[in-house]
Amino acid sequence: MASIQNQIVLITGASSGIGAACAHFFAEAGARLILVARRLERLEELAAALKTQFGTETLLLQLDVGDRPRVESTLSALPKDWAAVDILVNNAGLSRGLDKLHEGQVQDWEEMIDTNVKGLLYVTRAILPGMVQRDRGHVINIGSIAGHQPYPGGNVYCATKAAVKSLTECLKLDLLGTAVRITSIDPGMVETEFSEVRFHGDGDRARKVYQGLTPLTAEDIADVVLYCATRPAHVNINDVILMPVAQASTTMAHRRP
Ligand code: NDP
Ligand code: 8X3
Repeated sequence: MASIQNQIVLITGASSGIGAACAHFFAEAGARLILVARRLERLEELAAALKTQFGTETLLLQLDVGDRPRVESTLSALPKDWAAVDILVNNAGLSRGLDKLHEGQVQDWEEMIDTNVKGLLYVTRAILPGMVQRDRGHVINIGSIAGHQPYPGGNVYCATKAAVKSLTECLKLDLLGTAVRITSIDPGMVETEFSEVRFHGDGDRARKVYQGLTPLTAEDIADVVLYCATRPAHVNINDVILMPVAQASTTMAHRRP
């Protein structure tokens, strides 16, 4: 296992779920963390916990990844000792609604596209040139099985994750000849705030998504992210698809009665 002690890891969407779990795993492994999200208080709580538990150094950025001018101005002005990012975890993302496309809310579509696709692109465009210049680095995109298999009502969310899949594959081509690595991690059902956000805060509807089965946890995903990041420098894990044992596809899950 390659060490990531003192490496700089930038994680988007670190205020909750998979991003927050990645922050814990990388902190425990000795990394320095740049944590990005819109909810600064959440990041502050997380940073304080990581400082106490592991002595982790953090830089907190309150940022909407879909806000291109702010992403560009913030990430181009990182303090000197934080600028050489070693690992970028493009995790910020969300789903909104589960409506048929012809009944969907345009506002929901825009939020998903702005965050999951444009946000990922803006952050990558700001961070990746430094990696290429230094000839070291690793971009880890959090995709989804939704990018591999469409499901009813998934329409725009599935399309955004299919875009992430395609961007990861294209980046593998673009980065050929450099030492920079690119990975996509594509989970099935993970119990986080994801479904609450999808259903606009309807907790009962969100809980039903995970009823009668054991979903993946945010920690299960962070474990795989850290595994991919700590392979020897010549090893690139292109894509990892993982789902709960009780899930067979986006539309098939086995639920206890
Ligand atoms: P959560 O809702 O728990 O976390 C989402 C994170 O993304 C939050 O930290 C949120 O922070 C951040 N975020 C959302 N929009 C923005 C934005 N515009 N700018 C910056 N940060 C933003 O969900 P998950 O942890 O489950 O989701 C993480 C990723 O995993 C997403 O890309 C999701 O699509 C993907 N995924 C999730 C699966 C699941 O079943 N849960 C399965 C497969 C993939 P804040 O609101 O503070 O900005
Ligand atoms: C999240 C998994 O199947 O709800 O990306 O779209 S799914």
